[in-house]
Amino acid sequence: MQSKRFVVVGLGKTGFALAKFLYQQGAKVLVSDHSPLEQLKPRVKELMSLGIEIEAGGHKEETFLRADGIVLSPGVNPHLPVLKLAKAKGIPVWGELDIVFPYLPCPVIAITGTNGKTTTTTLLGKLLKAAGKRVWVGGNIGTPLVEALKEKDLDFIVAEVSSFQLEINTSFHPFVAICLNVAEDHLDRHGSLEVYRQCKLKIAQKQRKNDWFIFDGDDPALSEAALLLKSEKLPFGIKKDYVPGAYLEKGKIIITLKERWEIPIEVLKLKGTHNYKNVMAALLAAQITGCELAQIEQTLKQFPGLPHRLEWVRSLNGVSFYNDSKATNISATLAALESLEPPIVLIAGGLGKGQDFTSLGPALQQRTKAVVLLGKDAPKIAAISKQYVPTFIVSDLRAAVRKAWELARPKGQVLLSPACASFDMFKGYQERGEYFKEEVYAL
Ligand code: UMA
Repeated sequence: MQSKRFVVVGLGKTGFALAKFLYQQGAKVLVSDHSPLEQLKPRVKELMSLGIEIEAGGHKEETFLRADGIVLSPGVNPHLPVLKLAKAKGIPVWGELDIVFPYLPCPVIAITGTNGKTTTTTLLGKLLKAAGKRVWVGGNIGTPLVEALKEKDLDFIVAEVSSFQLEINTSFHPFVAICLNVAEDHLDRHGSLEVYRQCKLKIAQKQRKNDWFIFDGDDPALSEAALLLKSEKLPFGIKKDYVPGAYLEKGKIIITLKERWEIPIEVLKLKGTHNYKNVMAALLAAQITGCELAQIEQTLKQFPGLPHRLEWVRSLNGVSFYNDSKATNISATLAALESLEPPIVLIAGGLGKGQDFTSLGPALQQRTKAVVLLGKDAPKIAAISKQYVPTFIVSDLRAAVRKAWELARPKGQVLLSPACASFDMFKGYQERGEYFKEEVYAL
């Protein structure tokens, strides 16, 4: 990297951290961001003080064509015309994973999947710590992977990785790769489910013989893809007894690898089949890394899950309210509908990211008594939901909570599980979830 000219594209958390890292390696760094300078200000000052150049308000062709290498933030689409031009001229384009991987000081456990990534990453981090291991936990969960390089004396890195990061990966190969599931999401970026799945599978494609691939054995496409990998395969699921692997038997999670572990699901605070599968994946990884059940059992039992994921908010006169704002795709909403007792009044809607909502229909019919919709793609969801249950479109989340409360009485559950991203109305799913909780407490 010494004296090479690098263009970092995007000045979010990742671009900021990567620019500083590349600078420390002796590279000449320029950060290009399409947002106006005003929006980037807090980060610009620190970078400029180091001598890092900033290009704001657009990506200039000549900047990219002068570079020796281009590094993309996850949110930057690698198919931008300016990147195609650069590639055609032979200029390499990398993502964070390729840049950081050679420098990581210890084995990496990387976790991807459409849903459950953050829950599994957090749980696994806690389990490894409970077993006395020195662990760094981060990645797509919120702290860029490059930040792990600041840590010393680590035993393991537990990193959540997204399809956006994996899409342009060429060399990253974790010791343990976990693919929890693949369901329709991010189609606006990837174009089709098949392309999205291929991106997810890049988590394991460069793995070697002594690496491990943990995956949902109930998913035929993942099982088939696993056959082509060099790594050791460990399926988990509920449809078969996966040995070696993990499965559910008479109300117990069974892990079979070096040892047989049995965990009754009734002792877990995490509930729902989707969560049992997350636990299976985390426990398989824990066994690979040498944890003993006695060391991690208490932490596992006490893990309450994370905010905004099927989070119980309040019960009011026979109606319980759940915040599942993190459900930003159909598959996550289906999992939530399965996990709660009917009758459910569902609050959904937002940015649909190109999803086809047809598959929601049967679950709405079986589990809900009404649907309240808001946000940009509310009409698209309504076109499906009104064929099955009474459907109401409202203008904001306050109106949605009030309408759902009215519909749910005298007894039932109100579930915010939008099946959509939040950016049409909120800064993110966290803000949407917090606002929902405020409105529920205001009733
Ligand atoms: N930008 C450009 N040109 C473009 C697109 C964006 O200049 O063509 C600029 C924007 O103006 C902005 C910057 O890029 O200034 C944003 O970069 P980014 O979107 O990559 O955001 P970061 O702050 O670096 O956050 C990223 C992840 N964001 C995305 O993948 C969209 C964060 O995941 C992650 O926590 C963080 O790195 C640390 O690893 C968020 C996410 O939504 C939470 N992830 C998706 C998901 O979980 O479903 C994949």
